[in-house]
Amino acid sequence: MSIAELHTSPNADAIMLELEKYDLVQHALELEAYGVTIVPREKLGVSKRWASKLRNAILSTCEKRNGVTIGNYRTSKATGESLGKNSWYLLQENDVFVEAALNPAALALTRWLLGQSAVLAGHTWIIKPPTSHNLPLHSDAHGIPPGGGHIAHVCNVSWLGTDYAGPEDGPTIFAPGSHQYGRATLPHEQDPTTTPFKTITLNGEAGSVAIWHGATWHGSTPRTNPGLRVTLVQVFMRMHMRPIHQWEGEVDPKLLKRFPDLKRLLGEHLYPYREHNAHPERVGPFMQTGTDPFA
Ligand SMILES: O=C(O)CCC(=O)C(=O)O
Ligand SMILES: [Fe+2]
Repeated sequence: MSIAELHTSPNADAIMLELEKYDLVQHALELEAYGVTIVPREKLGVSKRWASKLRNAILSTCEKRNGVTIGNYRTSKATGESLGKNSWYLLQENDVFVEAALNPAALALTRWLLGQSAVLAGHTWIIKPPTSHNLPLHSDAHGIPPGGGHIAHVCNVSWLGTDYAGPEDGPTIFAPGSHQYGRATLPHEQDPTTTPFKTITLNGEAGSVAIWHGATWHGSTPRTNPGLRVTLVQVFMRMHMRPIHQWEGEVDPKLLKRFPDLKRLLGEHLYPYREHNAHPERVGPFMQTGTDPFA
C-alpha cells in the first residue's frame, strides 16, 4: 500500500511521489538521519556536458565581473580576491543557472526539507585555488537561534562543478547528525583539525549535488591539488524567511534623522545584498544568533 497514492495529503504526497520517481528515497532518509546527502549526476538527469556548461558559466561570469583571466580550470594559476568577489546574484547571467535551480530531482529533496513553498533565496559560486586554510565548521542557518526548532528553515543545494575525488581537492566536510543539535557551532567546535566531532568528506563527480539541512555543521579542508575547485552554491529558504518590506533606500532620511533608533530596526541587517555583501562587519553578529538567542 502506498499512502502517497491515496491523495489525502496533497503537499506531502506530491513530494513523496517525486522522491520515488527520481529514486531519491535513500537521499531523503540520509537528510533525516545525517542532515546531508550527495546525489549522483545520473539521478539528477544531467550530462557531463551540462556539468561543463555550468562550470564554464561560473568561470566566465567571474572573469567578466572581476576582470580576471582564469583559463583552463585544471591548470589555472589564478588566485586571490578576484576569484571570490561579486559572486552572488547569478540567476540572469546564464540560463544554466536557472536550469540548476529548477532541476526536478534536486527540487524534490529541497521541498522534502523546506516544503512546497521553498524559495531560492540566493546563489553564489565557490572557485577554490590551492590553499593551506580550513574553512571552520559552521551552520548555514544564520539567524535561527538554539531552540529554533527541528525543521529546516534553510537548505544548501550545491552543484559540484568539478570532481571532488579526495581531500586533496579541498572539498566540503560535514559533521553527520549535527542538524539534530539545533544550533550553530561554538568556537571550540569549529576547527576541523581539533573538533571533537567526527566528519565526513564530500566525494562526488562534477554534475552531482550535495544537499544539506541548513543547520548541519560543515566546513572545508585545504586544497593541495593544482587547479580550481568550482561549485555553485544555492541557498533555499522557507517562505517565512523572506522579509515583508525591503526598507533599504525606502525610508526618508529626514525620518531617520528625527528617530535615530529606527535605523537599527530597519536598516542594519546583513540581507539583502546583490553581487557582493557590502557589510562584512555584519556577518559576525548575525552568525552569533545561531548560538545565542539574545544576540
Ligand atoms: O564547500 C565549501 O567550501 C563550504 C562552503 C560553505 O560553507 C557553504 O556553501 O555554505
Ligand atoms: Fe556554509
